[in-house]
Formats: sequence, C-alpha cells, structure tokens
Amino acid sequence: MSQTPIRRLDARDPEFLPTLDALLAFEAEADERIDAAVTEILRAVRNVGDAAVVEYTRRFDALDVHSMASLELPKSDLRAALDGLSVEQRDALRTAADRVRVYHERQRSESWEYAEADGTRLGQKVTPLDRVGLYVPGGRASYPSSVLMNAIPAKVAGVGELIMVVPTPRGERNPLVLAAAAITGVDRVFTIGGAQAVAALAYGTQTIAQVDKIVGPGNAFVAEAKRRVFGTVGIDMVAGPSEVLILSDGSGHADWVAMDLFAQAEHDELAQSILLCTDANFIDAVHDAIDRLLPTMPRRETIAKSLANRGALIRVDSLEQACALANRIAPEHLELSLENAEAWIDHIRHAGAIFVGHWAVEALGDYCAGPNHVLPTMRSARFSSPLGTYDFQKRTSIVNISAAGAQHLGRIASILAHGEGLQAHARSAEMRLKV
Ligand code: HSO
Ligand code: ZN
Repeated sequence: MSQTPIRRLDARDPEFLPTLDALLAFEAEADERIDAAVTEILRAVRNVGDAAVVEYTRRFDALDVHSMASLELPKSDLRAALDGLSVEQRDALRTAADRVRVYHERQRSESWEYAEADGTRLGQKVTPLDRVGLYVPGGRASYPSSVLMNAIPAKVAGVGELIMVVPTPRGERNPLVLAAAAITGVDRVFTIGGAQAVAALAYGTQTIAQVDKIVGPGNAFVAEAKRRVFGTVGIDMVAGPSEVLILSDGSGHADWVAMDLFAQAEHDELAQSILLCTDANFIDAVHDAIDRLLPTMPRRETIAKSLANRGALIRVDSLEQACALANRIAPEHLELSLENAEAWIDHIRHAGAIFVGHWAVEALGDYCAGPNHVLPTMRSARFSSPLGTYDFQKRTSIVNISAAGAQHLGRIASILAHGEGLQAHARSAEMRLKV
C-alpha cells in the first residue's frame, strides 16, 4: 500500500473538474504588513537615496556598512569567485552559459522596413533597453542558473548596462552567483536586496543610475515592490510557485517520473507536481516509487509538504483527454513522458515549456539545455511566454512618408479626422495636400 500523502484523482469522477480547478487556484495572500513596510521603504529610498539603502541594509542584512560605495563589489571579486570554483563547476557554468547564449541569439528581433510604390516607407526599429536591473535573491533560493537565465538574454539583446543586486545577509556571499555574474558580463553588482534594492533600481540613487526594467525573482517584499514600481520601470513578471505537469502513457520508468515530480516539489512547499496517466498500474508504480525514494531525499520535508499540498496523481482515459487537461492547466513545465511523444506536441497549446520524450527532463532545461527557465506560472502560459531576448528589446515605429504618399493618405486622414470632430488633425493632414 502506498503511504506518501498525495491526491489520487480520476478524471472520470463527476467532481473531477471542480477539484482540479481548486487544486490549480493559487493566490498570493495579501499581507498588510508587507504592503506597509514596502510603502515606507519605497518612499525613503526615493527621497533620500543611498543613505536610506545603506540604513536598511545595516538593519535587515546585519551588515556594518556606512556608504553605498562599500556595497558595490569590485570586478576583481567576481573574477576571484569564478577563479575559486573547481574546474568542474567552472566548466559546467561556462558550458551552460554558452548553450543558453546560442539559444537566445535566435530570439533576437531585427528591425524591418517595407516600401510602397509612391516612395512611402514604413518600418519597425528595434532597440535594446539602455539599463536593466537584475534582482537575485539571497539564501536558499539564490540560484546561479537564474543569473544565467536573466543576464544572458539581456546581454544578447544588447542592453547597455546590466546592474545586479543580491543581498548578502551577515556578509554571506554565494560564490556561484558571483561567478555567474562574471561569466555573463554583468556590469555592476551591489550587495543589497529587498524592497530597498528594487527602489534603488527603480528610482535611482546618488550611486545607482535609474534602470528601465527590473527582472528576476524575489520574496514577497521584492514581489510587492516590483508590482508597485511597475510603470516607473518595466518588470518581467511576478512569478508564482514553480509547476510541472507530466503526461504519461505508462511507457516510462516509474522512478524517473517520481524523481521528476520531486524535482519540482523540492523548490517550495507550494510548488505543484501533477501526473496525468492513462495506465492505472503505472500510477501505482509511481506512488510506490515515491514511497521508496522520498526517505532518501535531503529535502524530503519540503517535497512531502509540496506533494501533499498541491500534488496529484490523476488517472485519465486517453491521451486526448490528457492533452485537453494540459491545455486547461497551462503548466509552467510540461513533460511528455510518452512512447511517441513528438506526435503529441501539436495537441498542446498552453505550456511554458514542453519537454518531449523520456530523455527530455525538466532538470536539464532548468540548467543547461538552452531555453530559458523563467517561464509563465499560474496558468499564465495561456497568454504569456518564456523570458527571452525579446523582453530586453523594444520596438519603435518608423513612419517615412513621401510627398506623393501624403496626397493619398492626407485625404483619408482628413475624412476620418472630420468624422472624429478633430479639426486640427484634419487641417494638419490637408495642409500637405497639393491642390
Ligand atoms: N525550476 C525552476 C528553475 C530552477 N531549478 C533553478 C533549479 N534551479 C523554475 O523554472
Ligand atoms: Zn527547478
């Protein structure tokens, strides 16, 4: 008998869909304490600048610092972190970075233009952002791989200056994070974090120039601060807990599937790991594998909580039904753990990333396959895309009208402007008409 608590559902159950929808629903709790703290911090940093950031950093991160300059890491520290890694780690980081770069170079958009017969030319000019801020969390959720995934598309896009902020509570630095900053060519690194770091990037201080966009994950304070400065600067997204959905026809190894579910669950108690499977015996085998493997996992407590909170093993009738459910779930990661996986790609419309076949496992995508691991969560794959080079480029329309073109277009504009009751519009178009 399987022991580990995880929901066992059957898609044929009349109550299945409401149960599934309840399982998918996730809303970050509104917390007035966080709102109030963020309001105060944003205001202080906006009004005072460096000194406020220094003061918050002393208080929250227990750092004995007195100036913003002492919170900036010299390039030599980044270099030293890279040099201090084992050859194995350095090579792995470099290889991952190279693969991510190659993939993201394909995403670069180019300017374009077309000409009309009368000489009018219309186009779109693509420009990288001038300055971007990259937030990197401290502590347990500080992932060097996320530095690669955020910094590389920015650099590939041609961003002018990339400023990274990473808190170092009690002075604890993560050498892999600093090495990743060195490899990707981050321009400046400040050891600050929290809402005060977001505020410094969004408003600028005496030492930190105001950025145009802030990307990267963070805790509830950081998420709230990003939400609040949106408009003053761009932001990437406010991501929810990580999710994996595995579609299985029973053709894989139960242990592999169990470990793939764990890999998601170990991120966070609120992470979501779901299996949809056509084969009841295989579901039992996966549950047995969970029981057997869970005690061997160092993060078993987090995994167990995550599986019990938001996990599910679901029996479905057919792969068609599984795909329909996958589209409803719109998962961040979708693994097609199927005999003939490629044939099913066309059935999937909504997923952040699709991993095709038994060898294409999410962990490879998290680190080094090449595509970005910053993906839409909380069903937002219905309307949004992975973080990419395009997120660090913007577009400007080019309207280059010839004298002949102005005759033709001036008449149309004039008619439409009169229809809108806008005389100045009409006359400004009409003045270009040669009678
Ligand atoms: N699965 C996470 C990314 C990650 N995993 C980083 C390990 N390190 C969100 O896609
Ligand atoms: Zn992961």
